[in-house]
Amino acid sequence: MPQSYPVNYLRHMMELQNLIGGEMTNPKGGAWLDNIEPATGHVFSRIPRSNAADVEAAVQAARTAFPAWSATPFEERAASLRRWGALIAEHSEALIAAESQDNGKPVSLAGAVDIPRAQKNLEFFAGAIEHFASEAHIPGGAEFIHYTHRKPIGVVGCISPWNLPLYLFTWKIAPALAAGNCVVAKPSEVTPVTAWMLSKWAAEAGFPAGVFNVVHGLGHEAGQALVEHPHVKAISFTGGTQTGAHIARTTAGIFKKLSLELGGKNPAIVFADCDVDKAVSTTIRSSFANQGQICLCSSRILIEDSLYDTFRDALVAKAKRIAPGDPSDPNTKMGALVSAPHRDKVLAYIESAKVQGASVLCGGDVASAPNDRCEAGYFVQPTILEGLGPACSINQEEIFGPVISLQRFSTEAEAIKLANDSDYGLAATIWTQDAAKAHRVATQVESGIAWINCWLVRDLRTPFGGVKSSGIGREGGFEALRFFTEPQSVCIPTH
Ligand code: TXE
Repeated sequence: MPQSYPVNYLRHMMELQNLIGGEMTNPKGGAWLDNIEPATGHVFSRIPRSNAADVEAAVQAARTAFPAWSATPFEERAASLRRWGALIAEHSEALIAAESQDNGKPVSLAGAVDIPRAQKNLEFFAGAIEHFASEAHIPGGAEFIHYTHRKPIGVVGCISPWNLPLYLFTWKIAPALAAGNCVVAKPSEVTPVTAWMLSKWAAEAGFPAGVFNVVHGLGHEAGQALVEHPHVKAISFTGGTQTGAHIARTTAGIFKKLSLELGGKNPAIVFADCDVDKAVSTTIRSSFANQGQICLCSSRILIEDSLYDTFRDALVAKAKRIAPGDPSDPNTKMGALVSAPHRDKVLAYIESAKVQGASVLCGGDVASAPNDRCEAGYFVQPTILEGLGPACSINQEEIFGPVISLQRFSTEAEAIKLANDSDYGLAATIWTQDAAKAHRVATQVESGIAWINCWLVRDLRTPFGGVKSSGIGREGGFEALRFFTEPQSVCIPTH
């Protein structure tokens, strides 16, 4: 371990624990996993390598807690979520540091986005459950009333990824708990620390024992046991498309409710009539924020012929000014990739691009360590490629790193065709000052989300998710509350 630590980073080797039935517990099998700080390559904590027995205990605790929790007035459930949100605010400095240390993201990003948004998720779903309503249908003559009774499902599993750890963890558990379910959550084994911190405050927030449980461990062990468990009635999953497909296959015969938020290969469509400065600076952000490790990041930049050279040169000039830095430094804008295997995967894509004939306009390699502390960290330069056709793997497969590929188009129809030439369909960005064209293109692009002249602007009430290989179902607002409830149609005569 390095001798000097950034302020607020964990200084002593921490041992994380599961939260099962209100108790912080060690893994039943006695096995642990090393947790590595991506900026240094050093092990800084250990997490439970939980197995099916831990999952079983968590599911049983959740089942026991369910009757009382589902009967708890929604105001009380909302109050617990709000208290939890307040605890996030109270501990925000520690959470920001932990998220940065665990994930490799800059403290500036964790402080501006991840941790405030985690707090917001809890508060938002506290409010959402207070406004959630179901339908009543009263046919002419009013002889019968049909109404929809939305009940909590029971025990639900929430499986979250490493790129926005606490942000996406709370995005799932908040609507599940608000709707009256009991949760068994499995955070990513790559970034478990902030979920563990939150789990320690569950009782203080007011959640009775067993309502909220966290089981740490590997996907194919703890995650698989959760997905397979017959008493887990729904799974909300965010992660890779292959894992999502595996979960869908595993649960197909047991008819579990599934929400799958998977990968993306998102196009940014840049028309010649756009506000170039704004399009360039936002595309830099949409390409390289969080080291390109956001499912919503742009990765295929489609540029109209007549603007191509100007836009490319401006983009490259800006990208060259981004130097990956120590994530703990408040001035750092780009940090480390999340793990050595992930860095190697991203580098392999860059090498393959070179073999396939790409011109590397900037980056294209590991980045030098910003300081001695980070000598063994997983840093990659922001990389811009051009010259690859739409069918090549770089333009088809999710790289999930700071790598983008530029392509040209000459007509609106060609832009739409290129944008849709993908198995994925999560988010598209469209740059034009022609409102009618923006609308035409947005509605023809096959994606769950279309941003016009902006990126990553979120209103938590809107549906969030993708089409094609980007997933099934929608999160956000009432969509999430609908997912986490079972609608029952009730019919009653009026006389
Ligand atoms: O994700 P995994 P990985 C993409 C990105 C990345 C690729 C693989 O392209 O390179 O996915 O990343 C749990 N049953 N995204 O391998 O494995 C796992 O423990 C149940 C996009 O890290 O899908 C973790 O908690 N759970 C993405 C979670 O699934 C299982 C964010 C996600 O991990 C499991 C992250 C199993 N059999 C990666 N196997 C996005 N959509 O934002 C794994 N898990």
